[in-house]
Amino acid sequence: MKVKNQIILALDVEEKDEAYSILDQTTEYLDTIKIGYPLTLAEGPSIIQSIKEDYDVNIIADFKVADIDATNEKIVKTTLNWGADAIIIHGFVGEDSVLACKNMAESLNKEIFLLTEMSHPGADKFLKPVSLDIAQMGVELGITNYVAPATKLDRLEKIRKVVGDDAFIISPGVGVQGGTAKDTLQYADAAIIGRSIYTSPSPKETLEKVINSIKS
Ligand code: BMQ
Repeated sequence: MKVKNQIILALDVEEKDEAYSILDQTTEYLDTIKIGYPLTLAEGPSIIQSIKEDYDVNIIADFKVADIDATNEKIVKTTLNWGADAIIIHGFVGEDSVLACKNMAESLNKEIFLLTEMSHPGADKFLKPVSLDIAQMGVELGITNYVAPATKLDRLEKIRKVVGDDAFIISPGVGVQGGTAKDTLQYADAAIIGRSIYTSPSPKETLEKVINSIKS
């Protein structure tokens, strides 16, 4: 996956009109967005299809899929058939569950992202102790796309070392959660940014500033 300007917009608004207003102001600079439960549960899964029809963007569905293999497979199939280009899945559920997602996505010519460690403080208790193992499992399963935290650069760096330079890492936690795009992009291929763009009085100007900060 290639991401324009190395920024992915996390579009966690809860109304279609608001989502479209943000997209109208930002898609000049973006070609990849992440949509998760907030917008999809509020508007229904057809929102994925609508955005794909109305904007020239790749959509990563952030459903953090974490079930048994048979159920994971169904969730991945339905989400990707709604038009998402990729889906984020949890790794802690183990090899069979992850592999079911990978196989289904590949059969549809789409992609998965494996979530390794999370950006919020609470993730240190349960996820941090196993996140490098999750990343290693991903490597052994031939997964090439990963999610790792922008708020914990030491962890992001370690995860990069495990998955290797050819892997594609997207990294949430830039902006409101405290990470910066420039620092994050030392180790990640793209930064995921939500609130600091979509709650800004001018999402376009905020995005321009972030893009300039990466170049400076
Ligand atoms: P924000 O920039 O903090 O508003 O948004 C970050 C986005 O990344 C949200 O959609 C979160 O649900 C998501 N996210 C995260 O913040 N940390 C993680 O570890 C994983 C994740 O998906």
